[in-house]
Amino acid sequence: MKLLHLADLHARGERAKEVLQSLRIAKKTALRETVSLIVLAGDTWDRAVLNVAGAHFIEFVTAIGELADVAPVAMIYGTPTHDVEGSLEVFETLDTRHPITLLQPGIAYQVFNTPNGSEIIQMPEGAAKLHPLATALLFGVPEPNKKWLTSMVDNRDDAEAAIRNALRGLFAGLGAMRRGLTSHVSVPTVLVYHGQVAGARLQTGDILDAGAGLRPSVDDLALVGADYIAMGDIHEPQRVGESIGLPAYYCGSAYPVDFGETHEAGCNLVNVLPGSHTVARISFEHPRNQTIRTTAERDMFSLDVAKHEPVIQGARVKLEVTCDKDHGFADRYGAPDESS
Ligand SMILES: [Mn+2]
Repeated sequence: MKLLHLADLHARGERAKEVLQSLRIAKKTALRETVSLIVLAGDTWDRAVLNVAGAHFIEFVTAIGELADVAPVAMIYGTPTHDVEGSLEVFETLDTRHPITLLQPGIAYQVFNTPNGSEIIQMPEGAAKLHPLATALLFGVPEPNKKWLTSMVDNRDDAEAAIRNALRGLFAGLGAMRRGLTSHVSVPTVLVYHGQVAGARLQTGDILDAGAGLRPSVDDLALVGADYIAMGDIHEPQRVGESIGLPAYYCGSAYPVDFGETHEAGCNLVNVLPGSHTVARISFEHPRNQTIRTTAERDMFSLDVAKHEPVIQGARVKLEVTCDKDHGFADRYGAPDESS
C-alpha cells in the first residue's frame, strides 16, 4: 500500500504561503502516485487559530480538505499547545470525497477499498478480524500526556510509574489487537504517533535518552509490530530504531519553522507491505536555512566566507561574524546594527 506521511504543518497565518505550498505539493504527489492513504502525524496547527482576516483559517481548512479529495486522511492530535483541544474536529465535518478521520488511541481502523476508492473505517468494538478486502490496519497514538493516559489507568497510587506503564501497555495492547485482526489476511499495519522517542536526534545534535517523562523507547514502539510508524513532533527528518529493525520515521516539519531548522522540508512517500517498506523523500521546495559562522581577523572586507563552509545552493544564509573589540571595528564601521 502506498501512503503519504506528513507531520508538523504548524499552520499559522504568518507562514501561510509556505504551509499552502507544502500542501499543494503533497496533493500533487498524492495524485501522481495514487496513494491509498495520507497521514498527518500531529502539530497540524501552530497554535489556536481564530477565524479572522489574516489567520488564513479557511485556506488551511480547504487545502487539507483537498488532500481528502485524493485519498482518505488520517490525523492525530500533536502537542496540546499547537493542536489545541478541539481544534482538529473541524476537519471531520468537511464534505470531501474521502473521509478525514481523527484516530483515537486504543481503537483499530481499517483502510478499505470500495468502488469509489479508499476509505478509513473504524473497527467495531469486539471485532475479531479485518474485512477480507481491507488493505491496511491503522492505529493512532496522539502525544502522550497525563490527561488521556490517566483515563487508561486503574490504580492511581503511583501516578508517574502507572502512566508510563499505561503507555507501554497501550503499545502492547495494539500489538495483541494486530495479531488477532490480521491473523487471516496479509496486510500491513501502520501506526501514527506524535511525540518523542528515546534515541531520536534533535536539531541541536542532542540524542534523547530513555529516562525522561512519558517518552517511549524504541522497544515500546516495537511492541505494536507495525510495518511503518509515521511520526510527528521532531522537526528534523530521520529514522529511529533502525538497529532493531524498527520502521519508525519522523518526516520532519513541512517548512523550516525557525532558522535553527536546517533540513530540507518535505514528506515521506511510503510503500508498505507486511514486513517491508520503502521510503522516498518528497521535497516541499522551500529554501534551506544555513548559518555560517566566521571570525573577522583583520577587517570585514577580507572575509573569505567560502573558506569556512560551502554555501548550499539556493539557501537562506545567515552570516554570523565575530569580531574583536580591540580591532576597532566599531570605530571603523560603526556599532553593530541590522545591516552589519
Ligand atoms: Mn512540531
